[in-house]
Amino acid sequence: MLKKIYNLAFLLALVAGLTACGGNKPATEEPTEPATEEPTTPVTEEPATPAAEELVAETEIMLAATGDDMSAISFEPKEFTLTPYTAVKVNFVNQSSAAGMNHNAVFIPFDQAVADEIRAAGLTAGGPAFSPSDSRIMAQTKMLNPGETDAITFETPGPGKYYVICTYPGHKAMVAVMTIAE
Ligand SMILES: [Cu+2]
Repeated sequence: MLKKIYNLAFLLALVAGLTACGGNKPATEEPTEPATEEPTTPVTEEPATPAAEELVAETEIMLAATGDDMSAISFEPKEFTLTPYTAVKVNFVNQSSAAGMNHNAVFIPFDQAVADEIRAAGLTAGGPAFSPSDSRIMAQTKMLNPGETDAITFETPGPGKYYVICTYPGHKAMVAVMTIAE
């Protein structure tokens, strides 16, 4: 009789242990599911925002830097006209071939004093890029070695005239005029 009670107690303990084990399994699975779902949602949303801000060119122009000595360097064309508030892609090419004839194209206000200040900012920035940092700059290409190309896309400003300059040291003769039509 006493042995039967021990057996029953053992059986009950076994059943209790099994249900406890069975009860643990779903408890460990449940928290993993929301944990893996939550981080994936913001990760996929984030890259969509900068992609939407990319400027799609509505028009394109070619702009070249030419000349193989300091007396010949210039932009081609020296004058061009665009429409206001339009995304323009500028395909810039350095057609010079002599070593050291490096050029960029920096779009700035139509003001000689401002042009001088931005050339000075290019010198301050230093080589080999001589890329000026100034809030009045609308857009600028990379500094190109002979034969290299660069393309930039930016929105044209309001109607008026603007300078395009090269900020490589000594290239003050390189000036083009961008006219934005009414
Ligand atoms: Cu130049």
